[in-house]
Amino acid sequence: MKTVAEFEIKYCQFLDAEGNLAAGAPPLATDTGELLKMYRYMTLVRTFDAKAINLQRTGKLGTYASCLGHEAAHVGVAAAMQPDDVLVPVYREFGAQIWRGVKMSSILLYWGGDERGSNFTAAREDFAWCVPIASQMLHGAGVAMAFKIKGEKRCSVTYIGDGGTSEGAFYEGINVAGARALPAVFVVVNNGWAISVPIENQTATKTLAQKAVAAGIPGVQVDGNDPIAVRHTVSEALARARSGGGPTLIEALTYRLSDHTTADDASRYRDPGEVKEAWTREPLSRLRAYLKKLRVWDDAREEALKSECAREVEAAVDEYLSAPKPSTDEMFDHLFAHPPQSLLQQRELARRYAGGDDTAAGSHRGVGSPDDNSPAGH
Ligand SMILES: Cc1ncc(C[n+]2csc(CCOP(=O)(O)OP(=O)(O)O)c2C)c(N)n1
Ligand SMILES: [Mg+2]
Repeated sequence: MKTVAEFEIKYCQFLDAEGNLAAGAPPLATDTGELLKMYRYMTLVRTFDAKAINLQRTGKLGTYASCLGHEAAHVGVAAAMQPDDVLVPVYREFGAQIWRGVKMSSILLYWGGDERGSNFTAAREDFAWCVPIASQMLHGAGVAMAFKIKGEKRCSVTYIGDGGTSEGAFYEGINVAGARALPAVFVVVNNGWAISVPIENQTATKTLAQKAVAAGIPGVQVDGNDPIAVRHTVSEALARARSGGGPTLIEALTYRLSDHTTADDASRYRDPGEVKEAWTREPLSRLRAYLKKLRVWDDAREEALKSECAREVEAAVDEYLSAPKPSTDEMFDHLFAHPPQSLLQQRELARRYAGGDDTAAGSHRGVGSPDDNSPAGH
């Protein structure tokens, strides 16, 4: 017997949990302007996230998938992208979307059950949320294939969860990307859980990054709570993809500090000690500690930033809550160039139930009950 293939998986971390910087860090580690911008967005998305949960709890938003703890894995990825790259998210990557210019009011609109929220005013070619697990992998590979065929120097960046890597579409996506050397980066956010299934039960593989080996593409693991390492790793993968070097699979190790969604109660299946331990590794405190060591951050600036973020989020909430309700016609429009008779009849019926008024009526101030499972069908 002889060995015909061997592989190793590298792990990248520059900032440890206490905010100490390792040797060999990239120039980003001393670029305080960029680091402060990243910290600002990470704080903004955490503020937004807490507010969205409160809105759902008070019946003003549908089911919402918190991104608490994922801020570095979101902002670090988006910060590495070019504006004309295309982001293909799952349902939780609000930090990446907000960095790319998606309005917080759009996010709220969508999760309030209003599809107009998917019509982004910025990042217009980015994809909207994808709830069927792993199907977005094929969208991401397809976008990259289009860029390659058109000879455009653009890349797709596709997110997927740890649970999603067990789906067939995950392998199909990385396989075609490898076979055609597509300009694609796939980021696995390994947050330890797929609803109530822990990673130990999800797979026997030691790392999710090594799943890349089956597709013949590079796979790397990164500390997903270290924004410097995430941005650096994604930047390298994007540079390779842009210069014709093909795709990369990046596993970002983080932790889902929240319930799966607002329709879930993780205390029923998760050891609170595990969550407590995970809080010691969370991304905001480590970047803050590092910024303080660099003497570009202090408690006064922290308080000012928190107030600024709260004001920005409140303005987005006001915009969301005062948005006129969509017409019932919206459910039927944009599906067919020539709608079939059955849909036209349903459209009429819906108009009648809407009280004959198919235009603006009411607002988003009551989106079902707090335990409402819509719109994502998780
Ligand atoms: C094809 C499909 N199967 C099942 C579900 C139900 N479902 C919603 S979220 C989820 C778990 C996903 O876990 P993971 O990929 O780790 O992402 P995370 O929620 O942790 O970000 C499942 C099974 C779904 N949405 N789509
Ligand atoms: Mg997960």
